[in-house]
Order: sequence, then C-alpha cells, then structure tokens
Amino acid sequence: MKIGITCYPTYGGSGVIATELGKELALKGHEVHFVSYALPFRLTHFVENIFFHEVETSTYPLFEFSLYTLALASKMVEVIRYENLDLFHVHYAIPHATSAYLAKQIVKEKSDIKIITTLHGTDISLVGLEPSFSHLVKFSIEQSDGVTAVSRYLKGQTLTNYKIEKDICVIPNFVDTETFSPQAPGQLKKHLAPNGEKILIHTSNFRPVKRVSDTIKILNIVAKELPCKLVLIGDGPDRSECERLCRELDLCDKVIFLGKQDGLAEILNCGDLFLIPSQSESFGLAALEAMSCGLPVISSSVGGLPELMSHNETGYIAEFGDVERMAKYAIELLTNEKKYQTFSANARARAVEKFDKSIIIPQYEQYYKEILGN
Ligand code: GMT
Repeated sequence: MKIGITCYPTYGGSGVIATELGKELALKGHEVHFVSYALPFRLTHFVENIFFHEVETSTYPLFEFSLYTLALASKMVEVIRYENLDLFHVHYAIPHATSAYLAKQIVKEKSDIKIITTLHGTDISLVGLEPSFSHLVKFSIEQSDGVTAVSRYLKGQTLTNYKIEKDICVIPNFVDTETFSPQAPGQLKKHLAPNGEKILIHTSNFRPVKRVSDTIKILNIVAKELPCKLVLIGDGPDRSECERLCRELDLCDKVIFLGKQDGLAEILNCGDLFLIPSQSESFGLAALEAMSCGLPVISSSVGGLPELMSHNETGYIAEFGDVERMAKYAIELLTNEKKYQTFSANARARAVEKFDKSIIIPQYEQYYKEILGN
C-alpha cells in the first residue's frame, strides 16, 4: 500500500505512535509518506520506503496567523496526487482530519483516497470540546472513511460527547518490547542514585492533566519511609511550578529534572517504579513503555489506564488526586522484594502479551484493507 501519515512531529504520544507505525509499515514493504511541519522526532535514521514531505507555512505579512491547516491540506493534495497514495492516516483530529477532508475534496475527481483518523485523547477530551472547535471535530470525524481510537474509553467518550453514530475501531497503543526491555542499569543509575536509593520515574509533557506535582507529593511521603529519588523526564508548562514545589517541600536533592530525553529505555531501566497520576489519560503510552522495561506502575483510575494496567498485578490503581494511597502502594512494593519481583514480571508479561508491536501493527493493516475494500 501507499500510505500518507500526518502527525505532530514533536514529543508526545500521538507522534510516537504515528512514527513507529510508519516505520513498521515501511519494514513490511509498504511505501510511507510522512507529511508534517518537521521531521518526526523518532524518525532519526534513514529507513527504506519512508519519505518525508515538509509543510511550509507562508509568512506573508497579511497573514497575521499561521495558515498551517491550509498549508497542510495543500501539501496533502500534492502528495496524494503525485505519489498516488491509497490512503492517508492522520493522527490527532485537530487540525489534521480537517486538512485531510479538504484535500480529499480537492482531489476527488482524480483520486479515491481514503482518510483514516486516529483519535489519541486530548484532541477529543480537551481541545475538541472547546465550543468553537467541537462542530469542526465532529464533522471531520464523521467525514473520515475510517476512525480508530486508542482505547475503549476514548471510543465511548467520542461517541457520547459528539453524538457520533459512526463506528470507531479500537486499536490500542503498542510498544517495541525489544527496545523497551528489562536491562541491567549502567553507570547512569549510580549517577541518579549514588547511595542505592529507590528510583520513582515519571515522564510526560508537564501539562496540567498530567498532575506532575502529585508525583512530588508522593515522593514526599515515600521519602519519609525509605531512601528514594524521583526522576522526572520531559518538559512543559507545569515544570516551574513543580520546581517551586520541590523547593517548598525541601526535596531539591531528591527530585531530578532531566528535561526532554532520547534514550528513554536506558533511563527507565534505572527506575524501580513508574508513576502516572493523570487527571485524564486516554491510554498512557509512557506507562506501557515503563511496563515493557519491567517497571510496576502506580496510576490514577482515569480514562484508558485501567485497560492498560491490571490492578494488584502489574501495579496499583488509585483515585486521581489520592496521593496518600499512591504513596502507600509505592511503599508496599518497594519494601516487599518478593511482591515487587512478581509485579515487575507481570508488568513485562502484560506488555509483551497484549501490546507488542507484532500484535497491534497487523490490526492497523487489517483495518486499512477493510477501509480500502469499502
Ligand atoms: O499525553 C499527551 O498529552 C500527549 C498526547 C498526544 O497526543 O501526543 O497523548 C495522548 O496520546 C497518547 C498516544 O495515543 C496516549 O497514550 C495518551 O494517553 C494521550 N494523552 C492523554 O490522553 C492525556
């Protein structure tokens, strides 16, 4: 197949899934054309069958606001026409599904391109519910030839919130369980925890829905019971507030802000537990990558997290905001080696058995065939 993929190229779960999907499809012999404003950050090496088309936006003074949605649609038209694409798979509804709709209308005399939209979460739960955007999001979803969502939860939310009758296919996030596998930690662990402290890890884009400050409050409780550190990976709007909270709680020597990082698997392998206390989470790819490295996860009970996790087996689930309970669970696992080892093995097994790329990629391929068949 000849497949176009559009995603946000920067750090973020939807871009990771789109890029890894494109790489796997290319390895299977499909021709994949990425269309975005920058090279996706996980597309670091040359891969046969992968092509990148950069969207450039005009800077003409009259255009006070960037015309990205239109520039993207124009680039999609070019790529659909001149590369003879069979389908275009857009990740994140806004504005990608809208640009794709426009492109499809423009090429319809000459191409029967099919548009597939994958919903990732905040496009539906936050941005999409902005009253000014909701009509556009509903329309773009309904006009897509196929729609997938990354969890049953997200599918339900979409159907209910937007009163959509279209069928939505649930295809969960996936992980490369060879790249993200349990490995003996190297020198980095000695650097992060020189005195053998236990390491709690969190990675996110530091947006308010992630409740990163809860991870610091959890550490504050756990650190009273055992020597530990908290490693925070990523960056975003809440980082300054988190740094302020560390100063207020006198935890600066126990919280390590690493900022945005590549080589996530190596860092995860230094950790003992992964924390994801989000207020909203359609799936939780960051937690899946941690589980794949054998880290038990302590999460909130929101969104798709209960579909990823198995409470009391791969980690623990608590009400969002209940930092005392999350801390209690962390202490329980970090002070009971036998239980810890069982949970760690369970977390790894669940990642391998349910969410390995070899299980999920064929689901996308099958869905593509169904939509093209229609
Ligand atoms: O987590 C984010 O806010 C980034 C966002 C994205 O679109 O890049 O992630 C969403 O998509 C991921 C991949 O499908 C999911 O694993 C995340 O759960 C989801 N984030 C939220 O729902 C908050």
